[in-house]
Amino acid sequence: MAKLPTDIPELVKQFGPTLHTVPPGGWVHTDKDEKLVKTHCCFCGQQCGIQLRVRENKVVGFEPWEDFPFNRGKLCPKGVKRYMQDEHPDRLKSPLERVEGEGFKPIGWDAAMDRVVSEIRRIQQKYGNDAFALLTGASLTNEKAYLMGKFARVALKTANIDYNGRLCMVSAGAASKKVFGIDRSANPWSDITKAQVILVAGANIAECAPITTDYLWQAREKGAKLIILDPRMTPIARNADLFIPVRSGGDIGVFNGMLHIMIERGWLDREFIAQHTTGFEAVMETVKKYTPEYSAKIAGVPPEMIVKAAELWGPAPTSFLLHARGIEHHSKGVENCIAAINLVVASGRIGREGCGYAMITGQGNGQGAREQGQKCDQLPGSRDISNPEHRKYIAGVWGVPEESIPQKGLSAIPLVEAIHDGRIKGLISICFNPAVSLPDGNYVREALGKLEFYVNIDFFLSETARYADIVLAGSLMEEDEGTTTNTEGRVIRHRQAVTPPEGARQDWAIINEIASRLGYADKFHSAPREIFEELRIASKGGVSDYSGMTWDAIERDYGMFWPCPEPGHPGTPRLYEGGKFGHPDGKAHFLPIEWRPSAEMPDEEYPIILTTGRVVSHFLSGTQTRRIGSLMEQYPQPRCEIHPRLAEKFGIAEGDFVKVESRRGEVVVRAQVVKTIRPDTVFVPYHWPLDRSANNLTIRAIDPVSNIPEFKICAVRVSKTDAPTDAIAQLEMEAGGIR
Ligand SMILES: Nc1nc2c(c(=O)[nH]1)N[C@H]1C(S)=C(S)[C@@H](COP(=O)(O)OP(=O)(O)OC[C@H]3O[C@@H](n4cnc5c(=O)[nH]c(N)nc54)[C@H](O)[C@@H]3O)O[C@H]1N2
Ligand SMILES: Nc1nc2c(c(=O)[nH]1)N[C@H]1C(S)=C(S)[C@@H](COP(=O)(O)OP(=O)(O)OC[C@H]3O[C@@H](n4cnc5c(=O)[nH]c(N)nc54)[C@H](O)[C@@H]3O)O[C@H]1N2
Ligand code: SF4
Ligand SMILES: [Mo]
Repeated sequence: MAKLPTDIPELVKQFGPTLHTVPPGGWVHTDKDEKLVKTHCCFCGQQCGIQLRVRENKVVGFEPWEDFPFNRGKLCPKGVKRYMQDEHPDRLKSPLERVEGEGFKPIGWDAAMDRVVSEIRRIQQKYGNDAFALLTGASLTNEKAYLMGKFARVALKTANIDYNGRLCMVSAGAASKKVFGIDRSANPWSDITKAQVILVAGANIAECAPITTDYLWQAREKGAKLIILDPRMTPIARNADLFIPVRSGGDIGVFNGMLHIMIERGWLDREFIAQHTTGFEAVMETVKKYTPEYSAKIAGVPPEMIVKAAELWGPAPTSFLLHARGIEHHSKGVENCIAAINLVVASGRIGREGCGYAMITGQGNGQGAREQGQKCDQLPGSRDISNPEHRKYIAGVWGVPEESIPQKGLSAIPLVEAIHDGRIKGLISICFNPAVSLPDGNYVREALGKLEFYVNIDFFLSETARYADIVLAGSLMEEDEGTTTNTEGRVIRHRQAVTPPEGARQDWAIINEIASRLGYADKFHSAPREIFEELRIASKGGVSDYSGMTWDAIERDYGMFWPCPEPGHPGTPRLYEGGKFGHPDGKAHFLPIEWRPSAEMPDEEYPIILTTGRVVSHFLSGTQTRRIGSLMEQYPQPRCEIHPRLAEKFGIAEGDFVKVESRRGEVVVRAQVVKTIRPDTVFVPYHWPLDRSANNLTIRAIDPVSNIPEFKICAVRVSKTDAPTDAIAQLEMEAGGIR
């Protein structure tokens, strides 16, 4: 394998920002010697069923899997192209070692592991166990997520492990736990189709949860009304009965305003509130002042829209609330979600057919990977690391003294801050690309540069790997087996389609090997199926109880919903039936929510709101989808969505280059002048690195409860500028012009 540079412009030159290395039609193949493997998409939390076509240990294409009930064969543009990663020439096929002044060099596994283990020992002896940290991911299977949590506490004995779901769903999770006592979508998706009113807040369903679109359309076919809250008129909003173009950070205005009207007009389920909830009096008191006019000012929309929303939602016989990161990625993300959930509980429309609530999960295992103990405050089974009973139980499962399990560690952003100020010196990251996906990118990259030793485990060389001392070649989803838990709470089975290429290893085998060299071979020897067996026991009695599930039953039933507390139990597709909630008192707990400003509001210097998010053809930090030619064709570089009125003010026309600047950094991207965005707001998707990274602009403010970053609002200014001259631009010029 050739020597690789560590210098980014050099890397860009070698690999290119667009890599049209796979023929657009895939491979030519015959039926002979081919097999179909029923499994699931590796990308988002919808976890669509798909059949991979496998020939000679290569994934060569796909077929729809019509029987799988969630998506019935349907797939989005990413799902149909995912197979192109498998034989990608960029695939890492050997561990790499950084040699100062020379770049990355392939080294053998034995030498790589020696170095990793001796550096862990050195750093922990010199600075203490907690000076070595772990950052993990929610694209990992349940088995790998469980393994990472155990590895941190048992082998590294560090408190400092957290995961990229911290950037994703923690606000929704914390809110659900506070109100309902359980962190999971409350209903299977089949309930969406039976609801007569559907409220979607901060979710770009068509691009980010594409299969859910079909459930909304099924409901609409039966006459359901659709309400959408988003500063941008996303594709789904174009067909909504009511589109509320809320100002970023203003949703509490809409939610409290709706509740105010529901109380005034008597659209409450008083009996349900009395029997199954606590705390409604305080909420009533708080929303008193949220008149339509007051609420409208907060939300930045006309008061009539809030009244109309209440009129649709309030008296409906059945309803469903869905939300995603649009209301969660805020320094008041938990409060946003609670204010939304209050509308559901006040209507009493939950725990019944066609009545429910869901947070749309993000990453492939966005649900499951937050239950198995890889969060800084958590043990398996969604247990609490500070709870002595919980610690004792898990210590028993792991066969370690309870005192040896570290206490709560730092969550992702404080963890990176601890790297920046020198408290953390060593890091292993797996399934995480912080250099692109964390807010305030310049600060994050500075922090990564300060690590004394850093190991990155991935199947492609990510932008964060540039800071690594050792890169370990891990496995793609189709090269391993295990389970994930989809957006509904359905635990499903991923089957292995191929073996990893020679020189790469399955993620769990890498972790087991490190643990074993650290002296814990007896505790880390299992492969996914046995890890699942241990996970079942570890989850028993916890909130997310998988103990009654087996891989065979999961396969037979097209997935099982937790809690599933004993073998033979059918699982629990719908939570809270009969008004039984997850708190010890069995009730839902209303909490009063007041609107408060976001961490950085627009001002004279930076007068425009920036919000960030996604486009349909790219996934997260883009390391995977930026390598698939046809997805790059669809959306080659980030653009800045800007309203014609705002564009005109700055003399910006469609396709012009614009500089977007915040107090923390800047990007130069092309303008996309669209009427579908609020005139006080611009939007830049975040799937690109370096000079094109939206996170150069975003703010490092976090929610005090969930610690989620405020990706959805900061203040910027925008101006017309010349074409960029960065490394990516130079390469594009050579290839015929900047796109
Ligand atoms: N194509 C694609 N699909 C994906 C992903 C991907 O990267 N690409 N990632 C997956 C993951 S991990 C996640 S977390 C999900 C994310 O799924 P979504 O949350 O649906 O996607 P985002 O684009 O982050 O944000 C959703 C919407 O929030 C709006 N918004 C911004 N600020 C506010 C606000 O203050 N209030 C309201 N109401 N809306 C606001 C934005 O305009 C945007 O349309 O998608 C998953 N699916
Ligand atoms: N500005 C802005 N920033 C955001 C967001 C936003 O809306 N706006 N959204 C946030 C959200 S919701 C999320 S979820 C994060 C995601 O942010 P990240 O988690 O950093 O993004 P990924 O691209 O998933 O990075 C995962 C890396 O792991 C690798 N990988 C994937 N699967 C596996 C696996 O099974 N094994 C191994 N070894 N490696 C794997 C991929 O190749 C990739 O390099 O970004 C956040 N950042
Ligand atoms: S909707 Fe999500 S899981 Fe389904 S094919 Fe698309 S990316 Fe894959
Ligand atoms: Mo996410």
